[in-house]
Amino acid sequence: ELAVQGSNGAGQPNARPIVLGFSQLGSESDWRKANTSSIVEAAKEAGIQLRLENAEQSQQRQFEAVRSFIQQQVDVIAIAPVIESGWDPILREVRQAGIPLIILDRLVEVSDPSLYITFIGSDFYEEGTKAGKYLLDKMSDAAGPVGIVELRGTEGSTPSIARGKGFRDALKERDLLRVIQSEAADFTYKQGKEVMRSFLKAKGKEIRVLYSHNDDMALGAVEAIEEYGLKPGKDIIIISVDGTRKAFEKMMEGKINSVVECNPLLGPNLMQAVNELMQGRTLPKKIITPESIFTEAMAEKEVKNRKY
Ligand code: GYE
Repeated sequence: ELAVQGSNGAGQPNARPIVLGFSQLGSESDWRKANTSSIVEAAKEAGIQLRLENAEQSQQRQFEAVRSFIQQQVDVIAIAPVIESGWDPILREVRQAGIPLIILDRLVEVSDPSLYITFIGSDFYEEGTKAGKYLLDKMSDAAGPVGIVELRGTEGSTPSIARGKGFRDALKERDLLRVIQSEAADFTYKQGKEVMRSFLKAKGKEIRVLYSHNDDMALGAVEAIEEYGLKPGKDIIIISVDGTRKAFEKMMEGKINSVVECNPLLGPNLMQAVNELMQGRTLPKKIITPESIFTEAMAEKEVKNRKY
């Protein structure tokens, strides 16, 4: 058997289990719920003791959770940060305490990247690019200008920033495709529906395409479009991100046209990283999840494979 060299004796045979403090940013979407479950299950499986705090979208509450993990002297801290900015001081507190830190899902923007050990998550810019390329292809025959509306996620969060940028960069090729309205709807069903309503009120039939930064907002928007009397997926082409089962079901009905995958099942990767850290191994700075894109044609075949 492999000899395990954990600090504090944690992780060694017959020693106390590794304690992981995880600050989850919230429970705003189906993606998030699947992410939390994946982490809870993977911790159990790995025999890692998990202390989980849900910040309900408040960065301040994330700071408090991290401080409590420091006080409890956990072995490793993991954070899924709600927004990118503002993390420098608290990350320095973690370093001061000598606790290794993993950033999960979204990124932090810090002056000193050595403040965290590794980032585990997706390439959101690539996701935006995939959405844009799908649209270029779908609209290759369009003659007149194509009005696009965009439902952005949480302001200042990595997935929202990068999905917006990747999408726009992909569309640069054709100036016929224009974003005519863009607003943050915080990744929630409720706000997605409300903001789509306001887009329709302002622009009506000018809207030919909806690009939504996640499925929950897209599902809310589908409702708003139907209430307005238009056909989602036909009158308005819909592209979304995540790939939840619910979005696949709408795609099977032809009400969503394409979904870019973003995998929330990061639990096993996180536990593996924690174990390796405790064994004194060096981790890569980024651990990126491979992902796909799905369209209506594949929805029926793929829906049964969805795990979230
Ligand atoms: O796409 C969205 C969730 O950070 C990648 O957050 C995650 C995003 C995900 O609310 O559904």
